[in-house]
Order: sequence, then structure tokens, then C-alpha cells
Amino acid sequence: MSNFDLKTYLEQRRVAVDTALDAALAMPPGDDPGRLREAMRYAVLQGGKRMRPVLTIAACEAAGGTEHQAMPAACALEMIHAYSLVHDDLPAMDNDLERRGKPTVHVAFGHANAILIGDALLTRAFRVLAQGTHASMAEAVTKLAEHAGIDGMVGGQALDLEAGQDIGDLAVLERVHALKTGGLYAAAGALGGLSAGIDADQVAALERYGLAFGIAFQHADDVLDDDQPSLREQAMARVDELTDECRTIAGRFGDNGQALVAIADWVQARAKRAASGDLSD
Ligand code: GRG
Repeated sequence: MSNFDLKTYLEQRRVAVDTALDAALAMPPGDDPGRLREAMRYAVLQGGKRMRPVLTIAACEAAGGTEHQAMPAACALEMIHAYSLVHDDLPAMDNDLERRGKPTVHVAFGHANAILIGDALLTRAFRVLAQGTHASMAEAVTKLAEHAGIDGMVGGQALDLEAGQDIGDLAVLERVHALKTGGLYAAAGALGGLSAGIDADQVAALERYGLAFGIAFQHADDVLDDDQPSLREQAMARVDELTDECRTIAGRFGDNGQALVAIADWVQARAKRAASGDLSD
């Protein structure tokens, strides 16, 4: 475990991300048909760990870039994450009534609005990303579309719906995790690197960091939610392997990679705490 002060790092980046998201979703006075803008703000600005944007920033900083350079991509990722939660909570999917301690968007604003603001957040995410200034914007847009869409998060959600509750085969489970959860984290790693302007080899390493982190994150989430109980032991062994891989990749970036090391330590500790019965998260 590193001595890096992750708590302070996460809190500072979270505040910066919240400020940028607030500005990106500003309400023009008197222009809110159907309260859609209000619902978008409700979906995005009501808490959440902000792990995807923080990882985007940490990857950019590992690559020698700045928080400022990473922020458009960081906000884009959080908007896509927020849309996926709004749609996942709908009656046709998980039918959840509460998220982050508050009524879900479809409960507070109606089903049609929940569908519409998901669409609006997804499209707004690409506009926000396009406001970044780095040279490899076309590649960043392509990576985000790939990892968020049918070859990433959306495809993973479809696989998950098809696979059912207790999957029972680690390879199948990890395919779901890699797409559904790992997709956005892989995009976070890649877009962080692209925002800093590093070469393709290093971008690929950060993308792999994000993917390994995302799979480990979802294994930890399964333990917290008591999902996939028959694979618990194998999943915990995988968390160790995946976080080792994350630390090795982060090591390539020397001192700049310290936050990435600490974030890998955090997800491993989260899984272990949950497995030992501490579900406080
Ligand atoms: C509907 C296209 C579509 C995709 C849905 C996000 C998702 C895919 C499903 C939600 C259920 C779930 C367990 C997804 C895995 C990803 C995950 C762990 C989401 C929760 O992320 P956190 O813990 O949430 O980062 P906060 O609230 O901290 O942002």
C-alpha cells in the first residue's frame, strides 16, 4: 500500500468535477420545457463517488497532463454514467425507486422524462468532450463511443440481462463486467491519456488500467450487493490479480502514477472489507 493521501486527492478532484458539471448543465433562465434541464441536473448533481471522472483526471496527470486538460472528458464520462443509471432504474430494467438516497428520476419526473434525459445526457456528453482542446479529439470521440455503446456498456447491459442472476462461470461474468462496468473505466483511462497528448502505446496502457480497474470495481460491487455468491472466492482472487496489473501499469508513469496506484489499492481494500462482512462502503 502506498502512503499517497488518496482521501484528500479524491475530495479535491470530486469538488472540481462537481463544479465543472454544474457549469456544463447550467439552466438558462425561463427555458426548461418539461423540466428536462432540471431533471438532468437532478440525475447528475445529487452525489455519487465520481470515480470515472476522477480516474480520467488521474490518468491524465499520470501522463503528465493537468486536471484542466482532463475535465471535458471527465464530465462526459460522468454524464454517460448518469444516463446509464437513469435508464437502468426504469421499470423495464431494474425498477428501482431510490438512488443515492433520493427518488429515482422516473419517480420524481416521470418515465418519459427519464428516457429523454438519458438521451439528452448522452448527446450532451459528446458536446462537452468536443469542447476539449487536445489534438486527438477524433480518437477520443471514437473511444468514448466504442466503450459506451454496443461494444461496451450497452452491450454489457444486454449480456447481463440475458445471463440472469447467478452466472456461475467466471469467464462469462468477467465478460459482462468488462463491457458493462469496465467499458466506461477503460474509456476514462484512454481519454485521460489522450487529453494529455501521450503516444498510442501509453494510451493503450492507461486504457488497460481502466479496464482492469473496472472489472475489479464490479467484483467489489458484487460482494457489497451479495451478487454472484457462487463465484465469490474466484472473484476475490481476480481482484488481487487485476489490481496487481493496475499497479504495474501505474508504475510505468513513475511518481506521476501515484494516484493510480492508490486508486487500485482502494478498490482492492473495498473488496476485502466487503468480503469480511463490512458493507458500509
Ligand atoms: C442502461 C445502457 C444502460 C446501461 C446500464 C450502469 C448500468 C449499465 C447498470 C447499473 C447497475 C450496475 C450495478 C452497473 C454496474 C456499474 C456500477 C457499479 C454502477 C454504480 O456505479 P457507482 O458505484 O455509482 O460508481 P455512484 O452513485 O457512486 O456514481
